[in-house]
Amino acid sequence: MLTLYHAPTSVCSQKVRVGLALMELRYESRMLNLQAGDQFEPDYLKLNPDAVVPTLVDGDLVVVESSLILAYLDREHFSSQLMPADPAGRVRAEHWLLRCLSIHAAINTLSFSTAMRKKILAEKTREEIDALAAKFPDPIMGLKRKDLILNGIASPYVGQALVHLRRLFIDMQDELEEGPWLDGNRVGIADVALVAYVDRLERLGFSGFWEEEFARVGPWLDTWKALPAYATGIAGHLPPGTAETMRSGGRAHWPELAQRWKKLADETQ
Ligand SMILES: N[C@@H](CCC(=O)N[C@@H](CS)C(=O)NCC(=O)O)C(=O)O
Repeated sequence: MLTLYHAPTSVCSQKVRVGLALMELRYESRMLNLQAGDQFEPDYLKLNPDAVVPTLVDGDLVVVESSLILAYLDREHFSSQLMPADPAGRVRAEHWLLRCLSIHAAINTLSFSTAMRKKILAEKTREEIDALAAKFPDPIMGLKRKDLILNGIASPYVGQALVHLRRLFIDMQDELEEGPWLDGNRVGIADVALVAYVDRLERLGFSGFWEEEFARVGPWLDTWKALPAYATGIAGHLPPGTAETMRSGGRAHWPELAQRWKKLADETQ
């Protein structure tokens, strides 16, 4: 029996839920409330010492890291149907899975420096923010979270995020030349690994990152939205009001981000 520890709006949880839905795998759901600090409970830390979701348990086996969970599920429970069979396609797909670490960090940066920042500043005192940051097992992750909340898009992490996102869209645009999916005509593991990240940017009101310059990305996301796995993994789990909180919290920062995005594009021509 598969058990998934996850959270409703976490992007890495979304990507695993999309994968589970696409592979039609049943699982027992253990939903964590990240705002309440469930991820820091000692029993959960035994499964995931980084205090993050998702975590998959399959019998006696504990699998962490969302991209590795997807690869594990595909390999062990889906006859590797999502992994390209040819060596070049496989190398490309594995590289995307690895790159999800920096892409996730970029999405986390843009979420917490905009919409999440607004929510946290409205709900928590400075002491509570300090206490939250001190709970992270990885002290640098705690420092990052605090910096994003206190400094918003002035944080240096935002510049780093924009660089990684620009590379993401350059490469997506390139790979989508051959068909609607990254590996051509069939949905593959890289598509599953990336959908929640691009979806989050759209929900924050940042689709201007790709609309003009990387015109194949929007239709790729639309193709996803037509699949039941998208609704099951992402849209169907969003608590009421979340869509509006994300949109209004992100959108206010778009004019400045758009300027910085353009500057980055000019510098990297
Ligand atoms: N590289 C990890 C990142 C996991 C991660 O950072 N998860 C976030 C949610 S998307 C989390 O649990 N954050 C805990 C927190 O915000 O306290 C993965 O892909 O699984």
